[in-house]
Amino acid sequence: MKTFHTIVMAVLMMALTIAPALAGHHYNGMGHGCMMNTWDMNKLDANQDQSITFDEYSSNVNAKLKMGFDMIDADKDGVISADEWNTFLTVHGVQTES
Ligand SMILES: [Ca+2]
Ligand SMILES: [Ca+2]
Repeated sequence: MKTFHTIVMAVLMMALTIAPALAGHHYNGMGHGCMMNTWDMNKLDANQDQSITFDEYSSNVNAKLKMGFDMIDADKDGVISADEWNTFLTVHGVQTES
């Protein structure tokens, strides 16, 4: 019975490890309630004091946002032009009201 429990735990751990990676395939997880770059506390906890401040938390989310921004900013001039934005919407099949 103990072996069964160990297997269940191993499968659960695998699922937890794989899930964020899968979420990353959906345009950085945007629209899926997943804005985090990582769920690894050691990576989130920048100063390694075993606690995550809002700055540490938000810098992780911002890194994710920046990745998304850089994907849309095709010519990497630091600004999303109307063309770049429309291309992004088209590529992702986003319908706007206008
Ligand atoms: Ca910390
Ligand atoms: Ca641009």
